[in-house]
Amino acid sequence: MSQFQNVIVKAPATSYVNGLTTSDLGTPDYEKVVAQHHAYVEALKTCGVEVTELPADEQYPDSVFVEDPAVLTKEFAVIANPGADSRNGEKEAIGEALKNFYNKFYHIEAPGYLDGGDVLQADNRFYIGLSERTNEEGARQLKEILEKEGYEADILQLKEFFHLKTGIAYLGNNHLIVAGEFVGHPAFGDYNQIVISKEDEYSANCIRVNDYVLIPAGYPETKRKIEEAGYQTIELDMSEIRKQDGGLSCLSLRF
Ligand code: CIR
Repeated sequence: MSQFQNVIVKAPATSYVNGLTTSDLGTPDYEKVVAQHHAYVEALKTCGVEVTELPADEQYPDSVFVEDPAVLTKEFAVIANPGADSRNGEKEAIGEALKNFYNKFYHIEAPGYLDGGDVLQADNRFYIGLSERTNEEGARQLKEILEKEGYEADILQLKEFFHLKTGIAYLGNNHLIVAGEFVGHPAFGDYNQIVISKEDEYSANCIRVNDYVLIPAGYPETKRKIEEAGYQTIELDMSEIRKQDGGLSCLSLRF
């Protein structure tokens, strides 16, 4: 897996506590959100990346989840078309910020909708999940862009997960973390799989950043399995992020 040099994050707005969620874990504590986000940024710095932190945007409670409005490759950026109305406008600020890093852009256009959380890259191949946020037309547009640029892309229908990356992560070296509906899924049969149990499902959303895998705190079995596969881990408290349906991958764009 190639090295990441840059990461974009966005400071949590105080309106974060009013963002979208399907969880019944309660209202996030804003002070804790800020502390957890800060720890996340520090962990990324430990991984050796340059972190660009965009200012908070009160107008968009969910805008801390910067993974959703864009899909990045080494060569170009795709500005997504987020499928939730209250989040769609987040793509403007992300598009502006990415102009500092990219000069080749594509856009997912209506009636196509797509959230970056539904897109997983595994080396030269991308997986695109059809979800509540990503429709067939959005997935089709992204597949066409990726194939034109020399990547491979598979589209798959999600059954239960919120986003594709809610239940899957690629660590490099053919190692794939899978949970829930992705365990035994025919699309992923060729990978060395690290299978996450039902109780630990939340920890399937982790991220490999250079020499480390960032994982949510409180999942000793997941930590053990990832370390046995040969990776160093950094644990992060995600309690307040999880309350708004967020995971580790959602909080950054890595490239
Ligand atoms: C939302 O519903 O859009 C946010 N509360 C959570 C987004 C999480 N993003 C992700 O999984 N990529």
